[in-house]
Amino acid sequence: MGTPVNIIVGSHVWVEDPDIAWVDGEVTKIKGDEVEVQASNGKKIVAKLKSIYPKDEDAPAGGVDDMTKLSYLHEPGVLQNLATRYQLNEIYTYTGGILIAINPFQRLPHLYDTHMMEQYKGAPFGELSPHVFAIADMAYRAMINEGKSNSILVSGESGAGKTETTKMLMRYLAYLGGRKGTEGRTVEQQVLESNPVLEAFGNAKTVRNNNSSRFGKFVEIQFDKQGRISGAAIRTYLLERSRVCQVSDPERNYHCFYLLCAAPQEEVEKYKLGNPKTFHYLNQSNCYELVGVSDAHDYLATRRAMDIVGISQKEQDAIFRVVASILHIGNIEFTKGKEIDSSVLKNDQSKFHLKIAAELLMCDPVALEDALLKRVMVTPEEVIKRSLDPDGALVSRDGLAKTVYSRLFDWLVDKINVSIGQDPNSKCLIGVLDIYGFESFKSNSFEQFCINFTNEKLQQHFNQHVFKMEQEEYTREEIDWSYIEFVDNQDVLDLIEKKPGGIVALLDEACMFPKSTHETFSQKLYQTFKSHKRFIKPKLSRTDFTIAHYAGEVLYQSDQFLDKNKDYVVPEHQDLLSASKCSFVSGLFPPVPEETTKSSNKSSKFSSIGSRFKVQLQQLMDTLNSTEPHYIRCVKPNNLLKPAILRMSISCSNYVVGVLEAIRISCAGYPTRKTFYEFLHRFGLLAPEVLEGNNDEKAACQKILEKMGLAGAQSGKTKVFLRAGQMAELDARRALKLSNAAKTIQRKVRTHI
Ligand code: AD9
Ligand code: MG
Repeated sequence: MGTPVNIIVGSHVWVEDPDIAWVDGEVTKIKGDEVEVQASNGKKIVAKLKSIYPKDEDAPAGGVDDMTKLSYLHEPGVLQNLATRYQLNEIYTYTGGILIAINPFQRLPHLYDTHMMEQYKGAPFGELSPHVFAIADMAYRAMINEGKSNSILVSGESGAGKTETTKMLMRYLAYLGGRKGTEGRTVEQQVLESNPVLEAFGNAKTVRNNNSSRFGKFVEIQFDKQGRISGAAIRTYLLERSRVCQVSDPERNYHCFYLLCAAPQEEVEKYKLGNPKTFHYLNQSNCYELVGVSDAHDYLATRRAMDIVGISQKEQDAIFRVVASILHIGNIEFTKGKEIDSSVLKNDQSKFHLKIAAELLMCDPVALEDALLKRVMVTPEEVIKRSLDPDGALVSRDGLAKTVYSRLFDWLVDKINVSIGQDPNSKCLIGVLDIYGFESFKSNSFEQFCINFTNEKLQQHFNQHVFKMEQEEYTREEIDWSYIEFVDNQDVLDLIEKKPGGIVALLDEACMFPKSTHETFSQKLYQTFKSHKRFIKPKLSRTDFTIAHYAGEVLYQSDQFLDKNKDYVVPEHQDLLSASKCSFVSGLFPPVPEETTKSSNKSSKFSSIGSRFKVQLQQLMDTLNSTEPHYIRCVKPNNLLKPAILRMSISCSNYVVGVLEAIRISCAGYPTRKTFYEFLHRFGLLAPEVLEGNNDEKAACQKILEKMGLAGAQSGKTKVFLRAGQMAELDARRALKLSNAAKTIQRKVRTHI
């Protein structure tokens, strides 16, 4: 972004200090394409000319509230501006119409109180300091005035503050569209209380965030003709299922398990629970408690929120029975049986947990044992029961736990939707999207693949929107924009989702073919994408693969891709639970229609998580495309989860990527535009001669641009369009002229006296 212009000895610049971060300094020597910089931290740094950036000596001390006001738009300039503002607790900054939000990692209650909401209500955009409320207000006004649906897309890496931002947006929209003075369970209250319920079941502590959402969420808030909230629909995406039975230190399983273990004594006894340390699904990690969080308190809060969203006491009891049963299922262990390749329950402990799990799920304990240990084989001649070996039984057990949990989560979402209700007459809605950000860990599996796929989709949507907006403006103004490059990521998307032949399609094929393994799947990928520039086969691996995503390269381990892609409920598990005496449990497992069980056609029977996710994403994109979008980019200032430190390091470039990308696109052309009148009013004094006797504003503006020698600047039909930094240049000359003029006047005044 931006190439250094006019760097000479004595220039103030930003340079990369390999040890820490960007530092400022003064150029002391230039030799060929190398420069020597005396940095302000005392070091002498030698760097390539192309990797240093000019520093704006006149940047306002408190930073600027809109990045497009920066004289120099490059990484260190942007970071410096964010850092300056962050130190002053100014966590919000605009980039044109995009809001950048830096996680403050501390409560800033005054920033979100009722008084603040009142201030932003109806205030023209840009008049007050940047804020989430301003974005929500803009979306709401646009909806009311133009009768069109709007959406607000919140993105950013894990822990950047997406969910908190989304909650603020929803709270503000509920404030604007709420019914004043109404008591009891209002639609807007239900919408707000859906958050703690979904968080209890869909959030967990990860290394990056103590309250990390393990699912994506799109909340559609419907409004009536008067602009009041009349309904809502919540759509969720791909809950991380593996967490239910696999947790690595120092993470936690889903919050609800710990909440229930901390419930009042009589409930803990009812569900035969106790210390979370005694449950295998929880004790794989040593983390049980969260700093500043009381699970006991949150249990009661979740129950209250469930009341408000309309989940009955009876249903709540069933929900927590299912949660408890999963913990007991996780404690059932197996050992080798007498026959070859068979298994039995390991000990009395296992028998005890099996019995309790069966009681809680209200199903037959013998049937539960069979469903865990045996598989029914149907051959043309007979029906045989085959035993699983201990490893197979373990997979069966974990599969059961994951299936039950994900059905429970889906039930909650459906229930909330039914209970809040949809307004069929609503013509306008505001959608709020809180979806997982780009992920790249040491080890990346199918979940990261889906998450990063989502981000590619959203990035494309973002690029197209910003580009389209720019293009429309330039076309309207009839200026030349032919050189503005549209950065597209269609090639990555093709690699992933193209049908046939994309990775998702190849994975489905592999899952349908019984002999496939992750090795054969990987080989197929290597062959197919040998020369794809977004696909890389790592030299030292036979099964890993790398995708060059827009936000960086990610190395995926393919070993669990096939298993995780199979959307398959073991028929024995299905039969067991659909026969439960508890209508809630059997309701989670409605009978599978005959055709799908009997069908001999494999492909019609096969359903995959990847393909289903792809369809869901496409539907989301279609919805978004029918709305007017607004973007909020959340930024995580450091990896310490602490306030007041914005690391200006290069290594945190992953969070900068998104922000810079946004800025780069919106500034690809002309970040500054001024009407002819504004322009002349401000800069007319730079060439007073052009104004005399001239009524043609456009011609006058053009003459000023020519006189100032501003390459690339253009005048359109109503406005002057300036390239990045040109506004600053004009301002500087104006300041000089004004101070000279002031000196002349002073001199004149003095001689007069
Ligand atoms: V993840 O992709 O779901 O793992 P998010 O959603 O981006 O992530 P989240 O909103 O959960 O992050 O924010 C993480 C933590 O930062 C919160 O639990 C708060 O402690 C903190 N946070 C974020 N935004 C704010 C804020 N505006 N004010 C105060 C905040 N604290
Ligand atoms: Mg979140």
